[in-house]
Amino acid sequence: MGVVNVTPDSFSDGGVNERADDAIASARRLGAEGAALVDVGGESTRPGSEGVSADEELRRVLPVLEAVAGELPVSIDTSKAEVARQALAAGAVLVNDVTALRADPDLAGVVADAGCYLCLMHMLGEPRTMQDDPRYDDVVSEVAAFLEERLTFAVSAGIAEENVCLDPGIGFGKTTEHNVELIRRLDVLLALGRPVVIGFSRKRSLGRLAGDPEALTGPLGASVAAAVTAYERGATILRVHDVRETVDALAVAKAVAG
Ligand code: HH2
Repeated sequence: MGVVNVTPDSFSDGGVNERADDAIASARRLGAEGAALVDVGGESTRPGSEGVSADEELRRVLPVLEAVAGELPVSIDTSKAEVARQALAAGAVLVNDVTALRADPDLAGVVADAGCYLCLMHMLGEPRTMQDDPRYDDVVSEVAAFLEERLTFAVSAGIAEENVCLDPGIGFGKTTEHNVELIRRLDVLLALGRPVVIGFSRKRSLGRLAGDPEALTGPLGASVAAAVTAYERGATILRVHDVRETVDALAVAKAVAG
């Protein structure tokens, strides 16, 4: 899953794809580099971020979806029912909701009616405050319990279970240690029986693991390593900014795995 943030303020590619033409070119490039899916978002959820209105989100993402959804599979990174509805009408095949259907009571119905794919992600708190001292007794079992509950909720709202994938939400209310432990014990999340999505690409924990305690993003080599280690532990969808390098690395990991 390649990332295209049509935003001025995303933590790693903010501003790069703010203009629709640039975002469209990026989406096409990521597809050509081997992304099976391109995730288009119009609202940053980086630590400390404030939300944007549905109108503004639509203004950002719709021209991009309209241009590329007929050429390659596209997902919409949104928590808003109206944005999802219009994105699906423009051809998006998956709704990627970082709030796991908790923010907008109408989103579950939109997904159920469309019969599209859905990604449910774990987040502790909200983007504005989520990195203020996040605590868990056992991060892996708490994230698993949350995702299981949200999956049950989605199915009760009429969403087909086989259309749902689950994401522990790397960096969303988690310390570096929490993020690493979620990858290390990915088997606990896989036991929920749904494909697991991991989005570790460029996140600040990777910069910290690579030796910079003040890092705000993670370097390319660390992002690729995170994708490979998640793949080796059973992750199915890797949400990344650097598609070509990740695809190359995964080809080697796949060959070794046999
Ligand atoms: N991470 C981000 C946004 N959406 N969706 C899923 N399913 N999993 C993730 O890990 C995830 C996500 C944050 O990264 P990015 O889109 O690059 O930045 P921003 O939120 O600042 O736009």
